[in-house]
Amino acid sequence: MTDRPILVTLPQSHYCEKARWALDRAGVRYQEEPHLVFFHVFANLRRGGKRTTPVLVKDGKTFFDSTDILVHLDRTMGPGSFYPTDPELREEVESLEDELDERFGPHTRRWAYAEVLVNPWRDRLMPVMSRGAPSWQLAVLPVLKPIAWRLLRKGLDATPEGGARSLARIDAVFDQIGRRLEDGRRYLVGDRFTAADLTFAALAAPVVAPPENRAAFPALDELPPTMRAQIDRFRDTPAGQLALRLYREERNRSGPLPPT
Ligand SMILES: N[C@@H](CCC(=O)N[C@@H](CS)C(=O)NCC(=O)O)C(=O)O
Repeated sequence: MTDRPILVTLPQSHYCEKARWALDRAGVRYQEEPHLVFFHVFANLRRGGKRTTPVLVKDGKTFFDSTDILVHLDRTMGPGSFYPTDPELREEVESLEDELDERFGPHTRRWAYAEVLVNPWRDRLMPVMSRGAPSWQLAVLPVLKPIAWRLLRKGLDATPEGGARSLARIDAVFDQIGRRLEDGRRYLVGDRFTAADLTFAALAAPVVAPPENRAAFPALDELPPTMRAQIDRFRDTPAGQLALRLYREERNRSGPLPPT
């Protein structure tokens, strides 16, 4: 048993990476509890929560959404850490974070799954998706695999058509972010790193594959060539460059920042 906060994750999840990044940045010493997809449901239900990860158990409270985790950490680190204290800027950060959570993250995920959930690439996914999961979950992998592929594909609509629709959506969001950057700003809102930057970079990770990403992700040479070519194309855009720079400059920083 430990008194440390616990972060329940799916190792490959970019929403879990968003929470992990925030915890690392807040300097919180926590324990990650990774699960293989489907088993996470039982781990969540045990905590009285809904289906999705991340789930954070900290200071006697349980948080069931990545944004709630950031809001909580902002309060404990000192307001202004992830959300500006200026009300107008804060509103802008919050609305961008919500928009990215709802209309961008599901598409980067679906596009990536649609690319890799095909033979022979999908078989290379299991070691990635089971990183750090309990050994009893790994033991049932051989039985689970065919069902897992079918349910994931169906549940996320990770088909070639679904992937193509998501690709168009990612392009639109990248264009929108690119337009924001046209005035030469270094961060999405205001003049410093906020929850909006963290959310954009973490949710863009499946399409730009930053080397500093701590979500489980296959090595680039384990990905289908068509997917690698798309990743190169995304990396080459202003929005892609922003995500890569945010990872490079901000992912390994820890400790609270001075409040704005
Ligand atoms: N709005 C949620 C979204 C989280 C989410 O979609 N998590 C996915 C992993 S990327 C999940 O747990 N999916 C498993 C399921 O739906 O059972 C958040 O920000 O925490």
